[in-house]
Amino acid sequence: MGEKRYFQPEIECMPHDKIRELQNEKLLKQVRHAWEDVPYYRDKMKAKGVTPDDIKSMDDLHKLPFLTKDDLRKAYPYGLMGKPLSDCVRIQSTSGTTGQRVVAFYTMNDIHIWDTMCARAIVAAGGTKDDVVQVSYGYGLFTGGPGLNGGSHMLGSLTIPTSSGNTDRQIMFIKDLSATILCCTPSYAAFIGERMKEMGMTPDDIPLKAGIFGAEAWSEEMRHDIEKTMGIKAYDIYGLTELCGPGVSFECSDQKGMHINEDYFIPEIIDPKTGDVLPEGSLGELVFTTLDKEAFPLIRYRTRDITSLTHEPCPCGRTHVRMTKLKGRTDDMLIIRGVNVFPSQIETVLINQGYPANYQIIVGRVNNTDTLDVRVEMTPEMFTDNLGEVNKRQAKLVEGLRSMLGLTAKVTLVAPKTIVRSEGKAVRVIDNRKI
Ligand code: DLL
Repeated sequence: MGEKRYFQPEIECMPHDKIRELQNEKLLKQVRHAWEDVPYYRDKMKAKGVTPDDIKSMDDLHKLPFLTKDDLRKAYPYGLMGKPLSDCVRIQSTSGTTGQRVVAFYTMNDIHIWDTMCARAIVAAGGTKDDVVQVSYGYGLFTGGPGLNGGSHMLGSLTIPTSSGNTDRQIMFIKDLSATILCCTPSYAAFIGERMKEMGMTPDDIPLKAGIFGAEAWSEEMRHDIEKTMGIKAYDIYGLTELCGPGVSFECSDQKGMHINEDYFIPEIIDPKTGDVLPEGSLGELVFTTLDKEAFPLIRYRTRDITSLTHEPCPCGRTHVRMTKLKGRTDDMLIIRGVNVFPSQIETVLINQGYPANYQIIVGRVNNTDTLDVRVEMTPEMFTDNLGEVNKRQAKLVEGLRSMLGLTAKVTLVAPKTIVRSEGKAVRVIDNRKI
């Protein structure tokens, strides 16, 4: 492992009992802020028979009610604000792909904290002020671009705000402006890598050393593919608009989970069915309580993301708790003929058999039985019109999926470049049963 570097060592490597003290202290203030300044929270707490006086430390967290995406929808747009609009300096929003548009507000201090978290993430990926950071996440209402842009500025790195799209120009800038760190979604990184190959470029032709990829689930297999094509080390970064955006947690060089910025958030893992808090190490739904948010405090916010937490010491020296790579979301888990299926499991099978992460999962219902169709793109090297060969490949994928999922899927191999590429978050599942 290389030299250990941190953006704020005194906080990132703070002994854990000190982090706890800090969290306890901040929690009381944040709960009081929500109670006093956000009538929506006060009503929810009253309904559960709890007041800020009942919260003496984190041990009392479980007494507080959860906040759900449904609450966000009910309170849209201003109902959860903890500060007057005149104290706010920014609005960001989700794309609303799940039908629930979230609008989040930030004071100057909220932005400062968000930038700090993104700066920590860039340093954890090996970044310094001498790096050139190309931010190819979308800018605008989506938090990816503004978040990494802010972190890169705070670190003092030279920032190229390309935003997403115009892939040939992305590659030209990486090369001509000597970008050393690329920030975008993993699916866009794969697309940029694919285009580089088509242009006859190898990793030696570009100065990139690291990528900071997040905003969607991606498998270890996809990580290795991108790393090979671009000749970089690829780091995962997690976040959500409600909490700020990217940077809530990030990978260090050890890459065994993402460190959650515990000085700003308290994470919990709950059973998504019962709401019970689960012991450390259990897989369940991630819940966050913010500790410093002024404009948009969130108390026990249910993310619907599925992961587990560990406080095992990390060789990188950071003491903040780690969350494992996301397993999926409670709302992207498909139930097909009664079997729970995560798109990430399907991706693992495809990539293990040498296919690129260009695929579509189509779920339907025929005669009251669920159907699972997986369309997978062949690489140009695999592409053939020999039907026997194609059938053999399809059968092998069907078998792979059966042993991973315990389900029979229909697999169709399609020609290279027939599945639409994504410049942001990829949409891979089409569930026709919901329509
Ligand atoms: O995706 C923020 C972000 C931007 C994170 C850039 C990382 C990089 P939203 O659009 O609100 O915010 O979507 C949040 O995306 O609840 C997860 O389900 C998913 N997600 C985010 N990061 C990851 C990741 C941004 N690293 C939702 N792995 C979250 C898997 C992720 N899923």
